[in-house]
Amino acid sequence: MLTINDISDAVRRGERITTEEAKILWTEAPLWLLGELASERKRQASGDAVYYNRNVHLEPTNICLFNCEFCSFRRREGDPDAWYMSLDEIEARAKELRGADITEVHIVGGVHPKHDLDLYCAMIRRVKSALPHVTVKAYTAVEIFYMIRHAGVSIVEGLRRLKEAGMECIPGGGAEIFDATLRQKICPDKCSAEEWLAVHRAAHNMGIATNCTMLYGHIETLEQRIDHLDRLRKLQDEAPGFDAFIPLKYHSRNNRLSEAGECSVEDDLRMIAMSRIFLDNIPHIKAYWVSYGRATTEMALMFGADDIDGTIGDTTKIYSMAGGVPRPSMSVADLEAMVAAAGFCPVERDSHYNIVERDRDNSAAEDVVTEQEREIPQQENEDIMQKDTKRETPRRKATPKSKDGFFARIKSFYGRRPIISHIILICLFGLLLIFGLNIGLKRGTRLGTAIEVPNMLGMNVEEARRLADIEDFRIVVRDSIFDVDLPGGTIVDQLPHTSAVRNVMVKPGRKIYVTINAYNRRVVDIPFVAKQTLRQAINQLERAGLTVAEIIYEPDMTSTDYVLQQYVDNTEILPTTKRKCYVGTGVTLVVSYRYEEQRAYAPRLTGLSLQQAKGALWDNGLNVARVVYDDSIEDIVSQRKAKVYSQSPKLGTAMSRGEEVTIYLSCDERLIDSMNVVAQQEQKAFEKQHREAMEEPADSLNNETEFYE
Ligand code: V47
Repeated sequence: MLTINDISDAVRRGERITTEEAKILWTEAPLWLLGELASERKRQASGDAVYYNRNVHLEPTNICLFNCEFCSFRRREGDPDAWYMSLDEIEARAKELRGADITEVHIVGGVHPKHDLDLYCAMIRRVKSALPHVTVKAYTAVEIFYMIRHAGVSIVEGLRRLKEAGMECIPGGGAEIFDATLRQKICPDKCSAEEWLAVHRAAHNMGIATNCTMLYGHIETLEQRIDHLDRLRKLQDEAPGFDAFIPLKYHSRNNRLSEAGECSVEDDLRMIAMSRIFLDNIPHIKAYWVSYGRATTEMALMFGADDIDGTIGDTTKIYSMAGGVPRPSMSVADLEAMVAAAGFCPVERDSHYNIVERDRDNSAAEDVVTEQEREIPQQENEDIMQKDTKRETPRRKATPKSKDGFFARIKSFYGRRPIISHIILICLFGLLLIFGLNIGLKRGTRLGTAIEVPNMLGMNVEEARRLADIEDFRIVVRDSIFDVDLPGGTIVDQLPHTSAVRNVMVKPGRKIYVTINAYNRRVVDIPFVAKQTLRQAINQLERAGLTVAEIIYEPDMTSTDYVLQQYVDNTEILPTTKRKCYVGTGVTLVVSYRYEEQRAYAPRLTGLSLQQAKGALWDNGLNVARVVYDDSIEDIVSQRKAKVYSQSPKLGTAMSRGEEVTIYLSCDERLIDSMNVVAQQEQKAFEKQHREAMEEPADSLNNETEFYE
């Protein structure tokens, strides 16, 4: 018989739990334990980061052929509060959003009888024409299945057309609950679970990332919840492509399931935690703030969620019509404050979970969203955010009238009993003095204490956290990289920096920002980079998170440095190939050169990082032979900091295209500096000789002269 202890030990060891174990954990584990286990898994997946984005929803219509029991959004054609946006209106709406610094438009709406695949594609095209740089996340699998069946095409063909129109990813809606009997009860018109899963499977196989959801907290059983999660986990194993899971809490207002009521906050937290623990192959768990409100969202972050969705800008009605947050809108500052209040590090992401770097001072978006925020009266917005906690701020209770009464009563007491009043005043003064001295002393002694920041490079982040607890500072993970050779969680950078020769002292409680090696290796699409210049291809690969494994040079009649073919694991990538691979995977490029340009010269590599040195070799038609580290490099972390101090063959050596150069790296700054001086002289000599060679008569150029032996 399995116990909670056995199961939680397995979770801690990073093992997968079964559906039976999930049921035991869900029902029997104390809430704190679920929080602890889910938080551990969350930290392994995304450290301290909690993601948000700048997004809007576009709901083109609420007229829907389907009539789900839980839906408060749906209207029939002709209903007074039904809406329908024409293509021109959609485009005009998208144009209005040009000034708003959003990165994503999420399109989802009712299944309108007039909508067909062409119209759905046209909607995306109109949005993209107005907002070309914004990602369109469009249509639930339910809408997609409907439009595809209606058009009489295959799922793959339908998705291909949507993708061609500009759809980049698919939201997770429409999953509701997969159990056939319950699905038949609450949303009988919608596509079946198998059909929903088939749409997502096909999308994943085509390299289209999607999200997944589950509508919970109505009349479903725990077994039905677990069965739903299990089907998602199996699909992700079979065809990875889910970016995030979003448990959607059922809201009961204005729909036919109202009698079911709404589940408790404890149920929400258990749901979030179990999603994180059970769905061990889905990288992100989203606590959708529009559904949960501020307080529950903050708590959800302590139960394994690492995403809260985005700014929204009051653009979705699905939740407000069902009794969720009315007019949902949050500024970036609000979202970040919410994440920080829960003790995490807010990180802006794009639709593919790439980190969005912004120049904070020049960020127009902050202003734009605040502009939208201003439309909501402050009081109303506060009420919305407090909704699920029923907290009342003391400020609201203390009216000016009651303040006047209080002072008047003190005045009259002082008039009537002056001696007692004086004694009370002296006592109060004494207490204040003791209190002040106490705080002052504590501050004073703390001021004197300073902590030496340890060098944590190479340390595991959990180990660093334990050290931080003892030494009284805080670790904040501000970024992550992925290096296949490093264990997950290894600290690869820290701020403030410290080293054997540079001690840094900080006050107790101070935050130390670290960059860690991610636990999960991200999967990315392999872009087609052939038929362009080598530099363009390398840039495109780097943007996708990939690297060059090798460059094979092939003589060509017409061009030099033009990519002819690309291979991953000996398989050629064609324009039609839809393949994913891990971040950091090397791509082999076949590159052209004209016979006259067979000659290449070893470029100067001294002082460059390994990555920069590789780039310089590729730009000069050469490859990397070996990478040799000297004794100053103790571990993989210092390898990342190392610079080239020598190379073989030397700078300026005449070589043939595709030949290889060995790179020598060190962390010894004095060595690198002195070798840089040597390299500078070599460079000058090379340039001089090269100039002279160019000035010599043509026949002497044909000699196989080497500038350096
Ligand atoms: O599929 C409808 C749900 C979904 C109610 O992918 C309700 O990033 C609660 O899927 N109470 C649409 N939920 C929204 C959705 C979504 C939202 C945010 C982010 C993402 C994403 C996806 O809303 C529907 C349905 O499951 N829903 N009515 C209701 N009364």
